[in-house]
Amino acid sequence: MDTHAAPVPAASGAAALRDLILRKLTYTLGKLPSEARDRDWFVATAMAVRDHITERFLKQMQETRGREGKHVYYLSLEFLIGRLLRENVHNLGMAEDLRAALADLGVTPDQARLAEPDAALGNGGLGRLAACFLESMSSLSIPAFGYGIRYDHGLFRQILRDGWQQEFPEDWLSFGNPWEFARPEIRHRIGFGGEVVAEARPDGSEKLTWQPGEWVDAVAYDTPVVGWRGKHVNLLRLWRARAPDPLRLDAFNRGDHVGALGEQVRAEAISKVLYPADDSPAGQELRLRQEYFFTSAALQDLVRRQLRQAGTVTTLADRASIQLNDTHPAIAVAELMRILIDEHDLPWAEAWRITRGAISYTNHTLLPEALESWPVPLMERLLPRHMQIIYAINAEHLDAVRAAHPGDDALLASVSLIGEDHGRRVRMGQLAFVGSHKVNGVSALHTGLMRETVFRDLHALHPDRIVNRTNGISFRRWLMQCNPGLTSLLTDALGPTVLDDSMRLEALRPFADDAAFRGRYAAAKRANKEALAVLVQEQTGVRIDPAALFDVQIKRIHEYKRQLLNVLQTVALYEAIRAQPMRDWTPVVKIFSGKAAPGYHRAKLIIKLACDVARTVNRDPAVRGLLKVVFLPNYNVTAAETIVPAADLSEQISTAGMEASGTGNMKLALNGALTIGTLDGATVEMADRIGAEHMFLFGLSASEVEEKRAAGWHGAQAVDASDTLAEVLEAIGSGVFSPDDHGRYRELVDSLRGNDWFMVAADFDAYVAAQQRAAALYREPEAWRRAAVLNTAAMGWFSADRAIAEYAAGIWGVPTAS
Ligand code: HBZ
Repeated sequence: MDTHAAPVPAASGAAALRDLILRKLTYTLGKLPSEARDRDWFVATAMAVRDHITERFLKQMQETRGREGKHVYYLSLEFLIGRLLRENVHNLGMAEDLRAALADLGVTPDQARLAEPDAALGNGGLGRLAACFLESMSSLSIPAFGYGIRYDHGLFRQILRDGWQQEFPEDWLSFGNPWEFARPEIRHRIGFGGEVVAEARPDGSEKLTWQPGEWVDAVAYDTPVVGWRGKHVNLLRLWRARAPDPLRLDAFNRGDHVGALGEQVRAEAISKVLYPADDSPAGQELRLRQEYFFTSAALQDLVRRQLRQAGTVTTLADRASIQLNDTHPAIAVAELMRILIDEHDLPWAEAWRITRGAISYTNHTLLPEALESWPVPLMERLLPRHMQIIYAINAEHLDAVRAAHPGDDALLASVSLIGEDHGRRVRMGQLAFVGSHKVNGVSALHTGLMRETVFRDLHALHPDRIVNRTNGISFRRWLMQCNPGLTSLLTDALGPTVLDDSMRLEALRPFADDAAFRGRYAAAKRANKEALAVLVQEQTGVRIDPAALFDVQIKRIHEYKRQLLNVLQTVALYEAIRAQPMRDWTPVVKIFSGKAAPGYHRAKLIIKLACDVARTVNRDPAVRGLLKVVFLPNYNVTAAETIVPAADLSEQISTAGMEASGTGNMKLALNGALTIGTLDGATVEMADRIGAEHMFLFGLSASEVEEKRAAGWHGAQAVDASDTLAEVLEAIGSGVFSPDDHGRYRELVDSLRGNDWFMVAADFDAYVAAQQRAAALYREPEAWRRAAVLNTAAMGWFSADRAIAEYAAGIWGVPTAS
């Protein structure tokens, strides 16, 4: 047999695709078309599409064998992927063929598409960014692997019972995953615990080796990621934890059936479930086991590839760029050192040169409570050899600091990898910083604050290390796939090249002054709003009018994101409408969606408040439908794909200085929502490009927030100065919206009169005024539409392709082919 033969092509064209889907249904699923359910059609279709991707992938492997260039390895504990059918079909250019093929089989594309589970292997922005970045790396033909964990259960399913969030396990794998290839032969052994032993080398020197007390296997599952126009395919390789010995047969034969499975249960717990906390530390031992598990598997995997391709580890930094998505994989610094020194006998200095040359780190948050650190005793127990290596890195690092700044003990304490504040802890941010050649923030403001706050002293020592890489989003998913109406308008106006080069959107600016174009733009928006109205009715039973202003806040529920500020303004508007029912109010629909971390009580209370306000407002006849409030349950990528194209107003109202970047802000503005927001995260750069006059910016700046906190701000000052705020707080605090429990929001309201850490009271009046500006502009449809078109036109720069090209050029040193 010719082992160099080309892969058997998956036949193309609608008829061939139909036959392929039918074969998958018949021979892989074992079903007759007459018995097939939507889910079966989805699986059969996905498998047929996967054949096409695989064909390209295998061809690409064959073409590049022996001349593989530098690879990027994107290590992330989270990949918030969502559904893949439409993305893959779209990127392969197969949408028309598939429509025809399915029609021949009596199936609509939506029947198959809607049956796909939403892969939620992430919490929020960080995980979704990883998914957008993978797609862009493929689109730019950058050879790359995403490495993460194949969780059995992704982010919990949110149910609102009487307005209270309840969490239920999510089950995305229950009917199998047609996109992935199980790779049982790709398996790495991951150690935990045990001890470090010293042996004498023949030359008399001491060699330290780790003898773990426990082993877990990491088994690879590969999902191909196809880039735009099917140019290039990369792999997302997710690791599943398995016990090396699935069963203790001796115990089983003794009759101890549960004990016989104990090791398996302990090992497999590692990839059982995604931690649901976002922007806060998990703190449990299992979390550290997850982090080390996937990091070690990734590094073993890439070192093995290096050896296969180059025959030596010494050139690793020339052939591999390892990007740490936040500090979750920061143990990579110590693990790579261990592999190079203990397993490949490299001297310390050379191992350190390679490690720092290969690794770089992205920071996604400055919130002090979200900065990871691990107790030294836990690290010594779980990863004793790594703890030694971290001490050695720290000793060298502190020696250099001492040499440059003799006698500055405060500086030493601040930059040390070991913190002494709450017991001795390893600071993962410091470890990642010291072990990286580049450290990046995710917006210009955030990067500046990194230099001034958490990494101030490290930045002074290494002034070239911190760089900015403002986030970006996949225009394929967040414009072309989720908003085909707007997309065809754009290609009509600008030509098809806008699909390949997002900066071509600039050419849309003159169309803002073209009344006929604005009319078509408004019609596309209207159709999207009608689709959302259907979803809202299905999910909540609330009828909303597509002509009203759709005011949308969709993101994780967090105090710093200030959903509470939005709810307070909603109550103010409600009271104003009741006081003057006959004024010419702009009809508004307030749409909230998002999940709270299960242990975050304040966030769950804010959801309950939004639901209490919704119930009261929606059933009050005095409001005459001028205001509706909805909380859409179970926010996920799929829900966002319906909400984003339908939004008029995008709420980006975090306390300035606290949102690292935001990416929802970009998705919404690209789809023509006007932003009501603070000067925070990437919204600042959006304002630079869109023009502040086409947004509703308000509130304290990051430095003003800082000053107010330093001066001992109390929210009572704002309440005393604002009758509206005082009335709103009085109504909420006295139980107007919670007649079943008058005291429910007492403490919440008190916190706003107290130190008002998130500046909700401080920014309230300015926010209400900005909302009034928005409502007024909405009453001038032509002016509103003009601003919306100018928003879309200015967003080209916020493509993930631009962001990835910047990482490629300045951090990874890899070429891009766009
Ligand atoms: O990362 C988010 C930032 O809040 C957001 O501003 C930014 O746009 C986005 C992408 O850069 N951060 C997160 O989403 N963080 C987490 O999800 C997270 C998850 C687990 C943790 C810590 C943070 O332990």
